[in-house]
Amino acid sequence: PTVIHRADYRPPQWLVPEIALDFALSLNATKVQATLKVAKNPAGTDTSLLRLNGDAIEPKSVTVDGQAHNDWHMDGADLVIELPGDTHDIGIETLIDPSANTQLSGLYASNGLLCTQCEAEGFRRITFFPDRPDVLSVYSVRMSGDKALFPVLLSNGNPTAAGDNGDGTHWAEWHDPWPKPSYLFALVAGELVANRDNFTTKSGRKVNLAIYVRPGDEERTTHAMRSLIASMKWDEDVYGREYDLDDFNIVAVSDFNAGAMENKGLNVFNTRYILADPETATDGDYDAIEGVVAHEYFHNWSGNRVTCRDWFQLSLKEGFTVLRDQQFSADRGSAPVKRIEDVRILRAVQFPEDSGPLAHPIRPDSYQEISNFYTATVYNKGAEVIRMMTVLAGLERFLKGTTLYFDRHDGEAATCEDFVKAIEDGAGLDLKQFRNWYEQAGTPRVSVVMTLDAANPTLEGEAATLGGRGVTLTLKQTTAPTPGQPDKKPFVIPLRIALFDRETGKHHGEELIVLTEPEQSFTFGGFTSLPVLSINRGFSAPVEIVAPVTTEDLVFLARHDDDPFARYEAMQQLIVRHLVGAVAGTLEKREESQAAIGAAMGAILDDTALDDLMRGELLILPGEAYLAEQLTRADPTRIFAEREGLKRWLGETLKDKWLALHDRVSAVPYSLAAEARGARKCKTQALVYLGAADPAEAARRAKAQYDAATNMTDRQGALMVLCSLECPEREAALADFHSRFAGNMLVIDKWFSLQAGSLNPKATEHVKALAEHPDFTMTNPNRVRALWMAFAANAQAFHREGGEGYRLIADLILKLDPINGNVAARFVPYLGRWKKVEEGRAALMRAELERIAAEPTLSRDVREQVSKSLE
Ligand code: BAL
Ligand code: ZN
Repeated sequence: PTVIHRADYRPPQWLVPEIALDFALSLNATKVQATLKVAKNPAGTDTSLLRLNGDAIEPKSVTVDGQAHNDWHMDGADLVIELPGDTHDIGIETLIDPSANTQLSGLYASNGLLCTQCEAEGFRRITFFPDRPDVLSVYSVRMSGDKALFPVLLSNGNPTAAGDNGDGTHWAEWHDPWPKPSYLFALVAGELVANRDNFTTKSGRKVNLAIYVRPGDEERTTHAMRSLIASMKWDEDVYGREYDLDDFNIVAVSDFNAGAMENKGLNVFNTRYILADPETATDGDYDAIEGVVAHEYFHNWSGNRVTCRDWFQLSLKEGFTVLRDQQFSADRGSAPVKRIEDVRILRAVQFPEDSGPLAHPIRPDSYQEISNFYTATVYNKGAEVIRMMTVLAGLERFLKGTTLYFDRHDGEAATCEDFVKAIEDGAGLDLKQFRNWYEQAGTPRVSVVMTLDAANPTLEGEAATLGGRGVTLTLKQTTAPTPGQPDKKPFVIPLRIALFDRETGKHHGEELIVLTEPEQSFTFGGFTSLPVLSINRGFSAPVEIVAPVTTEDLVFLARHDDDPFARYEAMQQLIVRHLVGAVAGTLEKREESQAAIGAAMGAILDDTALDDLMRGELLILPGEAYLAEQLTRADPTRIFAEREGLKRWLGETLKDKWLALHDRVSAVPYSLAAEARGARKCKTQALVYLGAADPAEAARRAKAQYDAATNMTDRQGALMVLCSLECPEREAALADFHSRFAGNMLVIDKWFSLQAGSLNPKATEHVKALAEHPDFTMTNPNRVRALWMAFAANAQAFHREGGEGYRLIADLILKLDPINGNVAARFVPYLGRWKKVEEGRAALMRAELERIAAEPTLSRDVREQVSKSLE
């Protein structure tokens, strides 16, 4: 395979300052006439050969400076043209069939709509071009097409002209004044209706806003529009970033590989992250819409105005933009709950990636297929790494750094190094050693020893003035080998800590300690007894902590810690220790340990000072993927069984409290206010525990909740619990749900994924039947994910004895790959985690990977993931 290395970066040989594109639109034969103004790059190597990337297209005609030109050849998929001078106008005609484009990359048809997806390398499926992010061009686009089929014609930038051809077709022209890389090009044509609003920027520019959807869906765009306006204001207020065009358009399409795309002035979204109303979208959906709308909008600066030099720098825009959307959502709602949710995702998805065969640094060193690097590592760990800069500098100084970054690199294709340097200069930080976070993969493990010094004659400074005895924390960091990186240099690890007095339940104030050595000690004064350690508060660093905290201490912190994240973490650790010990067979005092968890959870249920949104978080058991991470190798079905066993025990032991909670929160009327959302979160949590302990009572309550539901959060929560049970209410509710929401694709996706992700012992049988259901299709990525990703993530079903789950997913990958390699490759990591699974199952998982690898015609996407997973 061709491996592309970061170290091999060379500047482009030719630049394309301007491009004009003329589209004659048709669902199955769109003609594209491209005119490129090309100029030799003074910074490149001098060559008369202009190489233009292509993929699955051929040139119908080539002109140079307006004349037919024959001095060109194909080199693989690329078009290479021999040119006599330093600047030329190149004309190329291509013909594409959007309706046959099931890969959904380039120009494709979705439900009669034409739309594009060009990141990372889709533009080369439309026309020949130096398809790399450091070639920035000013785009002029003209398109014409059938008025009835394509009444709305959109592209990037500003609309400049439009007209009727008088023959049933019409045309429109768009011009984007901001030079951009080809991956940010977009075109949409079809029957769409818009929800319109406007926003006036701080310097007085009135921006027309429109969210385009299929007719009938416009009522469901209110929340997305509200989120967009809030994002525009927030980016001005916090980062000083103002919007730079007169129009900002969003289009929602139902066939989309990813979540959304930040094309300049014309964001294209998966409908899933736009459409919402209380009846069809859960509170989680509302949050996701707000976060993704903000994310794509924020890319206008972190991604578009300052873009990436090459795809190895992807985290430059993605890690930073994820951090920005996380900060925005934290400001809009409950900051502690947002932090907990973000860490839960990191642990569930990124930690396993970082300890598996596909581990890579946030700035990878090589790739075969760039689509495989749109990962939790580049995105979520990338955000954590930049978040650590905010911990080290404080937000105010960090923002001085980002302002400098935008000033310095506006209009450029920049690197992660440019970003780090700007933060160093602007925030006044020394990030020399910190750069190891960009170089090295793996989740560091920090082990802590705490001692109460007999006396502390060496104590100096502030610590000495406190008197008493010193407490010393000795921290050691280690990071396990990852592919290609056997030895790791030490990371810079900022840890927020507090030392609690056992008697008073108070601490002397939070401290920031920064671990930079493999082993390092920190001493604090003023103690008379050994305190309780609260460490990595707010999850200040993306690391695993092994701390000397007893079960008693964890119960104490779960009750008293004044940092909400640390309180959550204490609860999680209490349960993680118990479950990991139980699975590994090292749990000594099962009853005592269980009782401690019961007492801590009981206290959370009783705590009237807690808001329900936070209570709902504290009641969630640690996820199976995160538990598996704590074990060298494990039987995933044992993790599942222990986790369910604990849930059942908690359901039984605290039954009265669950019933009282369910009664109390069921009385709270629907609204989007935090109290009401918290109530809904707790409502389903209570049902989950009751479902494990008293299925008959849970079924009765869940059916009642389902029938009385005025909103999707309650309805979906109730249906999830019913799905896990074997009871007549299950079938009735599933049938009702399907007929009630027939035709609503996003809600029918929920119907598929609730059954596929269910704890029901017959989940595998249900999934096999659902794959044959008339509503199932392999060409809609949302539907494929709804069924098959929910199944692959369902440990008890996927890992069921005998390996049928592995076979089903391998079959899916093989069947999906020729249709959509990008989406197919996303399923490989589920099989790729075989080294973390007990030997018997591991062999079965490996065998399925080998079966896939034996297929000669795999996409580059799947080939790379499978071959790396077998190493
Ligand atoms: N740039 C790809 C979609 C996103 O991260 O916004
Ligand atoms: Zn992004």
